[in-house]
Amino acid sequence: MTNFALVVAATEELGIGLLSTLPWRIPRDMAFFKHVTTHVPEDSDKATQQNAVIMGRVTWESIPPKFRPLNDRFNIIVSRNPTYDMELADLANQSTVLVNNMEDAFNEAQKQNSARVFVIGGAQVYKIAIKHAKCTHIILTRVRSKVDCDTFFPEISDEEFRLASHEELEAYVEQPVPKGVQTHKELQYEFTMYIRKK
Ligand code: FOL
Repeated sequence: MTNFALVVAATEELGIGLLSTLPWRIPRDMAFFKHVTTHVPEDSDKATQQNAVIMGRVTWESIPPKFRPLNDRFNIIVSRNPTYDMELADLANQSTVLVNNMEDAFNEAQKQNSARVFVIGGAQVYKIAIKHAKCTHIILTRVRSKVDCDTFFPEISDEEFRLASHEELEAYVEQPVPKGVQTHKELQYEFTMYIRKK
């Protein structure tokens, strides 16, 4: 199986969602998310390869319809309900597939010869994915302000992961990334990354 990364924005308490949607709107973070998940690394076959994004059904439904499926990425939606009724237009779309579980999601990503594979939420999917030895990176936008959340990212174990340097983050995303605490309106946030220890 190929390695994969988790991409997430979370508070200090690891809050990620409220009422089945994102608790904030941070345009620069969304632009960062789009770059990270779309960018095919320099050493891949850019002409033929795309990245894959794996998400749970609730996360899929939280993406505004006009941005669904996430463009220039192969979208893999996980739902245990086999009759989950996605819009026909979405399923007919060549870049979207519905699977039953995470193992099938990873197999599907591999079958598509994806350059990079990203797990983009939500809580149930992150909880399974973070335990996988193949989960080598966590690209975490840390929201430093207090925000009310009802859904949480799993604990990031110090035994399993170390905080990467800013240079390591930039090397991974192959693009300059703003360093240190950023401000959007009343919100403070910071781009960080964790790497699985050997
Ligand atoms: N990771 C980070 N860093 N920030 C997030 O907001 C985030 N969100 C999710 C997963 N990982 C994340 C899940 N939620 C879109 C909407 C919700 C969402 C993920 C993506 C979305 O519409 N993305 C569009 C761009 C939209 C825009 O430009 O406003 C895309 O093309 O990626």
